Amino acid sequence: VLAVAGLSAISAAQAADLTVGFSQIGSESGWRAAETTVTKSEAEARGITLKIADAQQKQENQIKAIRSFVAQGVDAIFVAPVVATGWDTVLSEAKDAEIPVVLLDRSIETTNPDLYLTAVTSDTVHEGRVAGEWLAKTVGDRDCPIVELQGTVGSSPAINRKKGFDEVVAAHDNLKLIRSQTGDFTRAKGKEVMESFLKAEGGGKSICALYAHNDDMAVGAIQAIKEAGLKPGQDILVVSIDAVPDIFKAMMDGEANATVELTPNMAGPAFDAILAFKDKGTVPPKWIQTESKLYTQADDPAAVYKSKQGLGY
Ligand code: GZL
Repeated sequence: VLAVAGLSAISAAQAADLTVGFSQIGSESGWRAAETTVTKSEAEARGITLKIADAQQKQENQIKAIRSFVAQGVDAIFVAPVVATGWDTVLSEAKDAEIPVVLLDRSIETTNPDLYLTAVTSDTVHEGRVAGEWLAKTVGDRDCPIVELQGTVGSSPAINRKKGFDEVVAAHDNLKLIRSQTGDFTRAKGKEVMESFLKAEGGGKSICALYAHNDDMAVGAIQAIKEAGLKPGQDILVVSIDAVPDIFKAMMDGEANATVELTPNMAGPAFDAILAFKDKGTVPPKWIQTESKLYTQADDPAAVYKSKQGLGY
């Protein structure tokens, strides 16, 4: 029998028969690539058959993939919903087929929460607050004009990370959000939008800090700041979210200051919830929350960088 950690022999055999269809957003960021890698290894460790469909960041492709998984009669469907709305119809089709759905790393707005079994995500409002509070503490009373690179328009992390950060800005008169635009969670777009911010702000000398909803946009923006002749991490403070290896490389070079960690392993808890549901009918909580941890230049970035190798970022 498969010697799978934490599972009884019966459920290991059961797991061996399980097929999960995963509608993945794409590979827009290093974090997303790591999530895909980790999901594959978590499935393998449980003897689960995994089918992954890459949506190239398009909701219509995710909807097509979910319909295909329903037609194939998979045992469960995982979805990382690229945007928060527009899921009720297709998730109702999965429900009618009695195929449980688990949301990974992003949530949805729906009138019917029965359309999914559970959502495995971090608290993305909290992430925005943690980023804001780090900045507030770091600048003290100094006037700090801030520019913001938002994630994908309409995605739950972009909506929530903005919400959490805005709460902190509202509580500190010296913090001023002067420009905010989406960089769609990608390095290229993050660089492009940061270039436009710098140009619009007379070269950027007046900008005190950048808040990016993920590290990939921050890494792109750091390039733009350097090309504008400014020092990222000093002239313009850089705070973002995900804790991917390259942000720690930037911290080692003094070019980034802080990041809020997001684990790429949403699938482990999701697989365990599905197995318990299938094996014993255990209904999981509607939200399985993953941890968020602040890292700064004071947290041995070289060691953290090393610890994140081999995870598929
Ligand atoms: C957040 C996740 C976000 C990451 C980005 O839970 O959905 O999507 O922060 C990724 O890197 O693009």
